[in-house]
Amino acid sequence: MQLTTALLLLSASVASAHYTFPGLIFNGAVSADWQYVKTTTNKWSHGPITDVTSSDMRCYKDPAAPIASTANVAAGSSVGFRVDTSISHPGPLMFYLAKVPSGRTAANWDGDGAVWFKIWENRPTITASSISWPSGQTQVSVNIPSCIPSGEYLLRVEHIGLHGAGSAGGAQIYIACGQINVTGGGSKAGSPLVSFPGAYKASDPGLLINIYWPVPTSYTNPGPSVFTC
Ligand SMILES: *[C@@H]1O[C@H](CO)[C@@H](O)[C@H](O)[C@H]1NC(C)=O
Ligand SMILES: [Cu+2]
Repeated sequence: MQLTTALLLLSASVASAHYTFPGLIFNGAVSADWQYVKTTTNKWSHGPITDVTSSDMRCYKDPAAPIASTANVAAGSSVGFRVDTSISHPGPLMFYLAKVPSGRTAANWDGDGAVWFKIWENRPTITASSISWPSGQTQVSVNIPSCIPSGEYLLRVEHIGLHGAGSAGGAQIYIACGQINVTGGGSKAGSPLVSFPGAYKASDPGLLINIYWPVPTSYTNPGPSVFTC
């Protein structure tokens, strides 16, 4: 009975309900779609990345799309994304930052190299009968660390759909990168730094996992530990 319900939910969620993160939220307002977020290749399909070795793992950027603008945000302030239409698959939400190297801008840089540090991740609720994550969000946000140096960054939101993750390549990666210019920052550089692709393997325990049966007793988010000021 329990297994049947899980399978029905699985097939329903595969058939629909992919998502994108087109609108940056800062200073308490939701900006226009793709104004401050690099347009992603899945703008229309809303489909996920399933190959974690793809360079799409940086920002999923559509190279033919118009260049986005960069938003001025205060260190320590809340910055987020509007979700189109909502986070509808089970799995973790994470945020990463990458400081734009000198000579480049958030608008003309794609986040290559060992430059990304994780600033937030959520954790599942695990009971004897299920593992679950917050879902249904139409907006997601994070506080920009107050200690990082001022300057331009890419803010990468990532949600991983784990409903089909029981086989390798079944995890669905949904990402986007906002272009931000942090003001009033501090002097502690983000760490540890990882690259995309590179930070994840298809066999990572947080990406290759059957979340339905047997019910997992623990969960390890993929990627590095979370940076703290
Ligand atoms: C970033 O903020 C600094 C400090 O306010 C400013 O001088 C600079 O022009 C800003 N850069 C962009 C791309 O807006
Ligand atoms: Cu989907």
